[in-house]
Amino acid sequence: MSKPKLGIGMIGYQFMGKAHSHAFRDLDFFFPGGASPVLKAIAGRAEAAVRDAANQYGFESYETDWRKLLERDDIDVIDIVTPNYLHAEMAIAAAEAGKHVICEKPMAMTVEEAIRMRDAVKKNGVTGLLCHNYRFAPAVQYAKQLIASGRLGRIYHIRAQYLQDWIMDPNFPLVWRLRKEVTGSGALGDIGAHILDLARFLVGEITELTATMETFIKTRPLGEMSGGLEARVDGSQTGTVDVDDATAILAHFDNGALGVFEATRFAGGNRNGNRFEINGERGSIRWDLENMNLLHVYLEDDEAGLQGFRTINCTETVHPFADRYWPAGHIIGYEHTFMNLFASYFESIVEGKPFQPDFDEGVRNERVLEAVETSAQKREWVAIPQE
Ligand code: SOE
Repeated sequence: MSKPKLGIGMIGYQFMGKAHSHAFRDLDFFFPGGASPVLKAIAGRAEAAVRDAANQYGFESYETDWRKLLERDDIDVIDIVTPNYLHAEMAIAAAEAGKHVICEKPMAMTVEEAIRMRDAVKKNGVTGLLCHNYRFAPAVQYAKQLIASGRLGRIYHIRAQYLQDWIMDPNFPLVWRLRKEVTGSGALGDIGAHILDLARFLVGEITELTATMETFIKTRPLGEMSGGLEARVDGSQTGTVDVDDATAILAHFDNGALGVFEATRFAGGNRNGNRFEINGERGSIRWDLENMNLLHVYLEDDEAGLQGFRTINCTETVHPFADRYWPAGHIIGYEHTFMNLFASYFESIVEGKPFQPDFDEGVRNERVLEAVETSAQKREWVAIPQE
């Protein structure tokens, strides 16, 4: 029996557009169930660039006006991979046009925008997916199973870092990810959002936090992204950086656990160091995106001579998603986190089942992000309203 098809309309086409498009094109290879995404149209303002992206990614057509995608009956899902300031307008318009919505993180510029996005999908009977792909690394899914089963016991700590270094050069230009009116926040919303989401996914709700932020390089030449995390300088003018280069956070969780978080783009030598360690009364786990198949596990009840962290390669058939790909030991990569996420989401659409991270999760994440900025600004602890 052929799988139901879901027409995809994508708005944007740079780094995340490439990662999402690849995932859509490869899903049928590995996921016989669920739905089959069809790359119907991609939209972007620069016609030559979006035409090239349509050809490279395999979209049937392209548009320079994103609203044209909403009018198409052959498009079921709108995938928003644009800068953050556009998310709310596009997601609400897509929901009102009866389209399901995939939105890259961070969901919105403010909690208020996120609430309007969440309400729009509910009111129009469609779904919203917030693209926190790292939840869908098999090792992270297995970590979730270990914690949920009580194998680590009561959780005391999560310490999580997201360390990058791609803007340490003072001559790296003032790209959209460094301009508040386009991105909202800097390291916090771009990469801090990932580790805060993982903490909520794995440990529990954050009830109170205190944070501090720093901008190390305050003036940069003007310029724009040119693909991936590369950029080009445009002319000789400079501009002011008005977002954080680094953010540090202390947090309390609803189950009594403590959280320590760090997000920075100035950790030289760390290219994409998304890492956490969780300590419970019965054991600990460690994960590092740059070695994403491996989960390091310490169990208190190991016999005395065998105490210590063991390294699990989460590619055994018992591990989440492992049976979708290759035999044990044949590792998978960054792009597969998007495939696992989208395959699971599309299956939930076809089966009419709830799925997370949805836009409700997005609102909860935005409440944490907003609390971080408030705390850093006021230099005080901030409580987070629990819905
Ligand atoms: C840049 O920091 C970036 O592309 C983020 O925007 C992504 O969310 C992250 O997964 C990789 O780094």
